[in-house]
Amino acid sequence: AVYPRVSYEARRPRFTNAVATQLLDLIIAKQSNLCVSADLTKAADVLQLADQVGPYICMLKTHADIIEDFDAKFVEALQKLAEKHRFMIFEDRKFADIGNTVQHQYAHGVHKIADWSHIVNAHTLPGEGIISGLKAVGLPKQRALLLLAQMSSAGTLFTEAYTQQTVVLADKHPDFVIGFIAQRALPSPAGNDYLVLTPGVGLDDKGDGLGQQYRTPHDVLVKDGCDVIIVGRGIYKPGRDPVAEAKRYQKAGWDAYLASLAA
Ligand code: 5IU
Repeated sequence: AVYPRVSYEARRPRFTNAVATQLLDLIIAKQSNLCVSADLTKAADVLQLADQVGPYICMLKTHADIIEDFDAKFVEALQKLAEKHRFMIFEDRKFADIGNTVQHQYAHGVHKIADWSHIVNAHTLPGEGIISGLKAVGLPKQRALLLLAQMSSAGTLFTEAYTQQTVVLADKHPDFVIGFIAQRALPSPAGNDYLVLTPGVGLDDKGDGLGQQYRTPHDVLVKDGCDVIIVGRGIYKPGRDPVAEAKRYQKAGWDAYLASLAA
């Protein structure tokens, strides 16, 4: 294989961040590298989906700012479901401002993301200060960060140099940065290990008419060496049975992982 696969078990001791080791433990225990993306606008719908797919996922990805009735009760219920079904919470906030501002966006405001989301993500466009700012808030709360290194959408402005420089920035903070949102494995010049979470995964659709581009779990795990598949509408689009689809994507993701180990 182009990207030699090392098992989740063998990689676990390479991480110092507690969220990374917990996530790998969940992936191994549940045999699931599936993250469901719950892009729904009502709290009850997010909670219902989380309860339905919870047994089959390692992570639930949220967009708190699209939930019309977001409140503390929602957060409490989501945390209960995360404990009940054992999944991590990833608020897909995509921070993109200077360090001082993202600290406030992370800790304060309506959403108080740092209080409930195990994992958040950030663009590296502003430079290292965005990581330092988020880390000062998140690390004491045992949180973790993913950096956006690539996107799945058509015509993305991410360049290969930007992607590589993002890995170099991660290497300055391997205690807090546990991986990337990207479309392929990204080896670190410093020899750190990173998890690659990959959106734009679907078995039935090729795109959405707004630039999204879907590839299969086999494409991203076997061909491109990624670690976690992120699936949204493939699972909850109207007319689809979220439980059946979650089981199907869990199996597709795990089968692809096993195939990549053998490759
Ligand atoms: N997402 C992408 N592509 C990216 C990044 C994030 O699709 O490159 I960075 C988000 C957007 C949405 C989810 O929340 O992942 C994918 O949802 P669908 O599987 O419904 O397309």
